[in-house]
Amino acid sequence: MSPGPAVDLPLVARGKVREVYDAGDDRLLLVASDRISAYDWVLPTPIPDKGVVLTRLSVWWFEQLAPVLDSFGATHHLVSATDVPDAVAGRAMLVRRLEMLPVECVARGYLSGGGTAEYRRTGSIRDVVLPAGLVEGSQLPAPVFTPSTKAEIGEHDEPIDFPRVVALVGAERAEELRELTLALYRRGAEIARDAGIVLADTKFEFGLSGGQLVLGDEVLTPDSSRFWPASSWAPGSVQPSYDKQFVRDWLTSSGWDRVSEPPELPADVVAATRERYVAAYERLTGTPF
Ligand code: Q0N
Repeated sequence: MSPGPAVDLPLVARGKVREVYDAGDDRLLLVASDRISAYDWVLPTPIPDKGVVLTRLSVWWFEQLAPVLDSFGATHHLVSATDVPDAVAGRAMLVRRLEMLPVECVARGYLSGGGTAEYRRTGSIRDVVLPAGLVEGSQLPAPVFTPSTKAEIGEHDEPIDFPRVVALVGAERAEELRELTLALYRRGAEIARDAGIVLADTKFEFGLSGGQLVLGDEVLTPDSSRFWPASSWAPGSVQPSYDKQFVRDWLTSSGWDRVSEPPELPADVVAATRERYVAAYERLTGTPF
C-alpha cells in the first residue's frame, strides 16, 4: 500500500517535493517533504530533516526580508509555522491564500545554467547586454531579472521577456515585480555572502490579496535557489552545488543513465547531504538546528 496523504485536508497542488492543502478560511497549508530531486528525477531515498530545515529556513527568510517587502508596501503570505497539524509539525507553513501571478520571478547575480546558455547565444540575458568574456559562474555586473512562466507542456519553466510580463500582469505591476525581485535578491545575497554562501540565483512567486502584492511560496531555500560555497567559488566551470553535490557526484559515478528510475542513495551520501542542509541553515541563521 502507498502511504496516504500526510494530513486530512483537500489536496490543492502537488509539486515534486511539496504539497499544498486547502486549510479553509482562505488559508493553505504548504508541506515540505524530505524528498530530494536531481537531474529532473525525484530520488527514491529521502533526506531526513530536509523538509524541516527548508521550512525553518523559509520562515527565517520571511522575517529577514520583511523590511524590503515593507519598503514596497508589500508583505509575505506566512501566517504561522506552528499552528499546523501534528503529522507535519516543523515542515509546514500555514499561509494566506493568494491570487497567484502567472510569472516566476527569477533574479540572477551570477552566470549559470540557462543564463549561461542565453549569454553564449546572444551576449545578453533578456534585455540586458553583458560584457564579453563572462564564463559559467561569473558574477554579473548587476543582478538581472529573468522571469519565466510555467510551461504548458513538460516541467521546465519557459523563459519570457519583459514585454511578455507586461502583457501578463500590466506595466505597473511588471515593473514592481522586477524591482522587488531584484531588491529581495540583493538583500538575500548580502546576507548569504556574510554566511559564506554565494546566492547565485533564486526564484520568487508573488500573489495578490485585496490588491496588495504578497510574496508567496518558499523563499531562498536550496530548492528555489542556487547556493554555492563561497570558499570554492571559481568562475570558469560549473560550480559545486552547496546542497546536492554529493548526490550528483554519487549518481554520476554510479553509472545511472539518467533515463531509467534512479537508484537508492547509500547511507553515507544521505548523511553528508543532510549535513549540508543543516549547515546551510546554521550558517545563514547563526542558530543551531
Ligand atoms: C500556490 N503554487 C505554486 C508549493 C508551491 N499563498 C498561495 N495562495 C494560493 N496559491 C498558492 C500559494 C502559495 N505559495 C502556489 N501552488 C499554489 C507553487 N507550489 C508548488 C508546490 O509546492
